[in-house]
Amino acid sequence: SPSCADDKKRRVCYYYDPGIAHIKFSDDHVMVPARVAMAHSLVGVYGMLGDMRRLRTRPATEAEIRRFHSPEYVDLLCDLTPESYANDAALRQKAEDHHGIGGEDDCPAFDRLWKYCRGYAGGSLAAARALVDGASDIAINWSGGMHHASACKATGFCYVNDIVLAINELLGTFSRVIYVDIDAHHGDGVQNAFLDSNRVMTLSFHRYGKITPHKDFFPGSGAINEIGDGAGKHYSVNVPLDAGVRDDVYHTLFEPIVGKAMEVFQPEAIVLQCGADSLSGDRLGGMELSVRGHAECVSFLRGFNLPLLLLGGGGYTINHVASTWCYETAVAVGKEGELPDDIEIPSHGYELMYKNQGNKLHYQTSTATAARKRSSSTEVTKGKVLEHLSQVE
Ligand code: TV1
Ligand code: CA
Ligand code: ZN
Repeated sequence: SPSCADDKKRRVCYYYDPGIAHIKFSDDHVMVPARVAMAHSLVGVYGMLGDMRRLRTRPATEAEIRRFHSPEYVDLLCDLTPESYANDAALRQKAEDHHGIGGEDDCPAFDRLWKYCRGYAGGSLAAARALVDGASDIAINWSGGMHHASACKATGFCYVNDIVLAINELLGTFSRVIYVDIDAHHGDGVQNAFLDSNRVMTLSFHRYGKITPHKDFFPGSGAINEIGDGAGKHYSVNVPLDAGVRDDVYHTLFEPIVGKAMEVFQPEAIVLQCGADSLSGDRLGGMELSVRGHAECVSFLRGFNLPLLLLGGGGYTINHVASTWCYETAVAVGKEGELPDDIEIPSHGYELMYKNQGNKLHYQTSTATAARKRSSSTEVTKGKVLEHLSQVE
């Protein structure tokens, strides 16, 4: 397996801000920032905080956020509070009609929204700088990974695109950056930001297709024939998947495709969006990866020995999310062997949250015992994507 025998230690830095982990989108919103606090607690109770340098950074500045986002959109984010949204009709109309905030439930105008955005974006920027400086080999920000946000619009729970900001920071030093996205949803915001660039290759694995006769799985983009534009032609790579994809099928695609992308593109740094909604039992994702199957993607990319930025993303069954990001932190520091299947999650304050998964980090996936189903479409997808990649010069 690609994760085997890589004992070399890495210098890892880690961002965690309790001030943004306890913010709420709304009382019943599926996006729960507290999952990052849960992951952090697990990282602590498994003794990994001593294995990483803690990034104590400032929030991103307005100027840093303006490097990608449009002037009117940043002005709005600065001004928006639940009160201004409720009381200022013109502001509310601008938010809803032009910038994707309010209106339907995905991106509400919640309390401390701007603080939240500056916090997670500041974490991703500091993480990127730690790689640029050469101070760290791997930098982690589980509160980042908000891959849908565009320059002027919030969408899919994402307001500020910290990934685009971080990649632009990396491009100041590294000539080519590869972006890999294992969230269940298509990484559209990052793909679009670099659609015509040959310095950033974006590669998203995601669920794709109809969920009802009239509705696509969100966001609806990420078809296999989206390959980039202009100078960026062949530098956008999409791997659409069916619901229910498990470890075996996922890794039939992941290693050959990412391996080929690394070979043809020769990047100098790697950004991995580790959205945890591709895990089995996720409230939204509909995919069937195990914790180990998800973390295998982290191990595989770590094995290339390039500066590696690990970001969070989606993940809606929050005990699964925290388990996975804790285990992936262990992969980063090279201690995953110390987190075996059989040990119970130690007492740490959130332990009751893990009852549904038998108090084990490695919970049983729903199809672990189901009959093995062969899919010929997997080979077709693999062949088409490898054919696209062979056209990169
Ligand atoms: C509030 C309360 C918001 C309950 C949103 C599921 C909710 C969803 C909620 C939800 C929900 C979506 C759409 C349709 C766009 C709409 C972080 C045209 C039970 C990276 C974003 C998915 C995924 C957005 C983000 C999607 C990420 N699904 N309950 N909303 N309209 N929105 O389909 O990639 O993981 O579902
Ligand atoms: Ca994805
Ligand atoms: Zn997602």
